[in-house]
Amino acid sequence: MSEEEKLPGARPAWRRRPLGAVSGLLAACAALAVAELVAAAVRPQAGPVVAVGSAAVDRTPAAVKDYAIRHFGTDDKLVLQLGILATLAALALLLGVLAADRRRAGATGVLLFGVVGAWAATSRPDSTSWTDALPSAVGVIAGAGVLYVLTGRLGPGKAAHTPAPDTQSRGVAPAATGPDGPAAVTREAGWDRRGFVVAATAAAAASTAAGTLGRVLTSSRGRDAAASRSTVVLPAPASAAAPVPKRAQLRVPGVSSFVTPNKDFYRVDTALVVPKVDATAWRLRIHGKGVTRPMTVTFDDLLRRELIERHITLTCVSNEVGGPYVGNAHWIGVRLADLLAECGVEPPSEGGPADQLVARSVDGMTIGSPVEDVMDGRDALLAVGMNGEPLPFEHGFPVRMLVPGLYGYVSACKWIEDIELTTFDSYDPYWVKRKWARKAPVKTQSRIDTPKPFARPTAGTVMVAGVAWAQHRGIDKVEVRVDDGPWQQADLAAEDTRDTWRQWSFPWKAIRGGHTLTVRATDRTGRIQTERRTRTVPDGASGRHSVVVTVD
Ligand SMILES: Nc1nc2c(c(=O)[nH]1)N[C@H]1C(S)=C(S)[C@@H](COP(=O)(O)O)O[C@H]1N2
Ligand SMILES: [Mo]
Repeated sequence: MSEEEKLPGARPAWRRRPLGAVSGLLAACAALAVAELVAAAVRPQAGPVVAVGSAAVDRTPAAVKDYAIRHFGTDDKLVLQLGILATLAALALLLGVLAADRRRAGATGVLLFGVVGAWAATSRPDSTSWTDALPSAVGVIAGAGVLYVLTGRLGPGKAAHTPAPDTQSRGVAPAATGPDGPAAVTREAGWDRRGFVVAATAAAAASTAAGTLGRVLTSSRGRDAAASRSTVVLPAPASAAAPVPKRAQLRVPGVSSFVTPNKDFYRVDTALVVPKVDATAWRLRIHGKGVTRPMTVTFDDLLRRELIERHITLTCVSNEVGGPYVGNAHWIGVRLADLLAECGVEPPSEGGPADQLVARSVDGMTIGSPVEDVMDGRDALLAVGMNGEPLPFEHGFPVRMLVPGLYGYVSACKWIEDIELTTFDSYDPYWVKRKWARKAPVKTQSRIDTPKPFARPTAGTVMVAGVAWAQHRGIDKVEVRVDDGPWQQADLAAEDTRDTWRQWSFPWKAIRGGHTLTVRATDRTGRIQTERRTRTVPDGASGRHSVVVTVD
């Protein structure tokens, strides 16, 4: 055993490096905790994990995003954040090991993460201030400090290389020697085990405290928004929707509920943190080309206007054939066309100069819709209510847009705060920049809800049922095919409106064996749902939904 190894201040590499790794992890925890604390004060979305995650979301190629939505569904955001944390942890371990040998390099490495985090936070479209860089910047300074202090004493320090000979020969515990003796030198050079444990525990405790405080502050910010939501009283609509016909909802077990409860309504957006907007501070600005009377409205202004209630089925362009990203709700809101007309907007068909309406959300999303569609008489809404309550935060509180017949990414801006009239030639919104189509009416689609894929029904009459949608055109026919047999007409449930989906059922005389059930719908323009399969990119999946079952 070399002399160096006997000294606590001069641990051999195999003991030093694991402690370095632990120090690295603790430094990362400290950095993140402090960053969250600062983010709570600055802006929750400016925290490094969310900022880097959001920057990653923005830069994710459409195909990967498609894959993520397909495989992780609404959990895609959780998966992304866990991925970022795992990556950070791995890098922190490596940096810690590096720092065990090269203290300065380690601490400097930590600072580099701050640059990445600060850049991600300030380059977000919803970032309006340099202060968004603060969480990452202050966080890494804390992290670098922790790493510097913890690894600084893992040795080999200068003193450790020149130990006092008598300390060695007598084997005296460092603490037993006087403060001016050799042990003082040794202690300066390295932590003893207890010292390290104490320092590491202190760092961990301080990080936990900072992180917890950050959480508390962030949630208290959300409390204003929650309070503003809980005091909203939705006025009765001046124009109520006709009640859903009783026979619109089939009583077939397994078929989707005709109205999708809010808690079950699919959610697709890029927000890693759900924006919590205080309705009392909310404003919507309408401006741009051909807007002769620009307008800024408050939430109360909207509630005082004539409200309409409408049943509208919303679909995501990322929905695969047979997929779950479609839902039907009762919405209450203001007719967007009226508001636009008050601002002096005219549709292109009447000579208006703007053909694209770009909605912007508080989180920097941009969504472009054709002005012509919004003003052609359909019930395009600035919605404030969903199924009898104020919009849930996840679905856009306080106000979102909806245009029947268009996929969500070209019509349904949540947390909306700005409407700009412009042209398709002069501006590409968020998804269009990412290779999705500029215009995207919903494609006629149908889905088999029951039986489920690979179900094993018993021979006899099996109820096949599901939903079909072609918003703003309406569904006129649904047919089912068993294996390669003829198309047979399904029974259509009553239609609510042409903007909602329609249920269908088909009593199938099922005989033993494996079978493939396929469905197709015909919309009111007479067009049969195509069998040509396309991917979701660029303007929505097409093709027909099939389910394979085994009849016992
Ligand atoms: N601010 C914002 N609005 C948004 C989105 C978004 O990412 N951010 N996603 C759009 C998409 S792609 C769809 S399909 C609908 C989904 O609305 P939902 O989550 O309420 O079902 O919201 C739209 N509005
Ligand atoms: Mo979507």
